[in-house]
Amino acid sequence: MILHSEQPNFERLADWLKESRYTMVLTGAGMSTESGVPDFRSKNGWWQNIDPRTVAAVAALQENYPLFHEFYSRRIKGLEQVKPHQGHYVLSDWQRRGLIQTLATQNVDGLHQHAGSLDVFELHGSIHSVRCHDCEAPAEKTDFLQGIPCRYCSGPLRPDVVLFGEMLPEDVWNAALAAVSRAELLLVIGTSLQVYPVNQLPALTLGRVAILNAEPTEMDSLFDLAIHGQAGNLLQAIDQVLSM
Ligand code: BV8
Repeated sequence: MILHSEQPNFERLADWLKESRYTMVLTGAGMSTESGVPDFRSKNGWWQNIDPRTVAAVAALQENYPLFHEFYSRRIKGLEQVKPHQGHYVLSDWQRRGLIQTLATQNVDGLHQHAGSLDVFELHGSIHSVRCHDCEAPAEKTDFLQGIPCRYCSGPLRPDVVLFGEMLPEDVWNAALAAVSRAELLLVIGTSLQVYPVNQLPALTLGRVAILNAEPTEMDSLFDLAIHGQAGNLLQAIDQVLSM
């Protein structure tokens, strides 16, 4: 077995996972990059050439629908061939083994569900369903991709994601707050923790908080344990310790 320089930290986190009676996992775009989905704020992320507030926002939808439509159509098409990576499967296996109780994600790509995770809290919604922005009627993804307006009120179609300035889905947000208030361990994976209110969850955790991330975040000092590296590799290494 390859002894990784972080081995002592893997063993520490594996102990915490076994000791914790209620563990919550919170993931971000860094959980999907090893599946080929660009994240938002790394050097080759989505936002490098566009500011999120100019495109993932209600103002963009209302004032520059072609830009909004182009950005989300590109992302929907980009996801068609994308598959979960080993790290997604480790998390769904941990859920099955009772090592984690709640999985919340800021990702809208559905990869956790694709890898078998159940009851995933999609805090920022899902790109895989579409609705009318005006009358809220559900619509076909193909209508959105073809630029066809709402068949009921001719309003603009949009994916069921949470745009900047929009409230998070109340039931999902309240469930995430309830979960974090009882979590003995919150494991954060692949997020820069720059987006509110999701970035408040680590501070609201009464139990231990750990983060797996490619690079340090501004909130690293909040964590009891921070391990830097690729999520897929780290999760497999920790899973190896758990299986010993
Ligand atoms: C709200 C749409 C009220 C879906 C997204 C001024 C100051 C503070 C806050 C605000 C402000 N002005 C406005 C606000 C509020 C605003 C906000 O936070 N703005 C920030 C940017 C300043 N928030 C909102 O508007 C939210 N709504 O506040 O309503 C409210 C109040 C109370 C309760 C409820 C509601 C709505 C936020 C949702 C916005 N929608 N996207 C989509 O298109 O995807 S945000 C967008 O960023 C994505 O959803 C994404 O998930 C999210 C977070 O980004 P990350 O997931 O963290 O991704 P990022 O690239 O940043 O980081 C990836 C990390 O992974 C990096 O650190 C990288 O190093 C690492 N990594 C990369 N690869 C790997 C890896 N790590 C490990 N392994 C790897 N392989």
